[in-house]
Amino acid sequence: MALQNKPVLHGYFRSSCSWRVRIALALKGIEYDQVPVNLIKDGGQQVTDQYKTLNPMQQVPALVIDGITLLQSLAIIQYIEETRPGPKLLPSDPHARAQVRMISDLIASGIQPLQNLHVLQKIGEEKVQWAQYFILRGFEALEPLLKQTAGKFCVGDEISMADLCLVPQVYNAERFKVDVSQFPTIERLNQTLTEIEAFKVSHPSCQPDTPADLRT
Ligand SMILES: N[C@@H](CCC(=O)N[C@@H](CS)C(=O)NCC(=O)O)C(=O)O
Repeated sequence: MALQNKPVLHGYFRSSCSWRVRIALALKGIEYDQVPVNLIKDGGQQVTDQYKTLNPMQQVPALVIDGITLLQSLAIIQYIEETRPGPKLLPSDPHARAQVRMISDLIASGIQPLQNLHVLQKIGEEKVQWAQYFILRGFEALEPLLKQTAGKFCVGDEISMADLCLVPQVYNAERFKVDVSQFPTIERLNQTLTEIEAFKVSHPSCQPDTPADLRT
């Protein structure tokens, strides 16, 4: 049997969408290589012609796996789920599965895109207030939903794709100085999840491209 190449993740240490995928790979125990795409340096490597051929949206992550290039973190996570053994990232019960997708989409479509780098560059001076506003607005919706769905984790007592979205979004909230303690369920879930090895090894503070002054 031909040796399969390791998947290659094109990402950025501080990108929350890349972190979602790193957590999925870690939970499934998949070894992979990383190709850093510096989103800041020289106007951003994501806008180069070379990277645009990989991802025309000029965003990370992109995962090259099984001979194909996959874009969009939730599509990538679901491909990993559907093709790899290991802990399930989506529950089999349709009700719980819908809740996982609902929470994941709320974060991935309703919060993160509004505080994305490119959007903030367009906003200009007001960017911090803008990001805080949309993160707060999203968390105000997320908190009562999670109160209904959460057990130990976002949906019941099993880790799911929703948890992979939550932790990087809380990290972003903290970067933008949003007081997460006003959302006790979000805060509790984040504390529990950040103690888990797969979340720790994929943390922005310890990636190959993490600058020395941000390493812990
Ligand atoms: N929906 C996409 C969003 C990807 C995305 O927003 N990536 C950000 C980093 S988390 C990015 O590459 N931003 C570059 C830019 O805004 O120029 C996904 O889930 O993968």
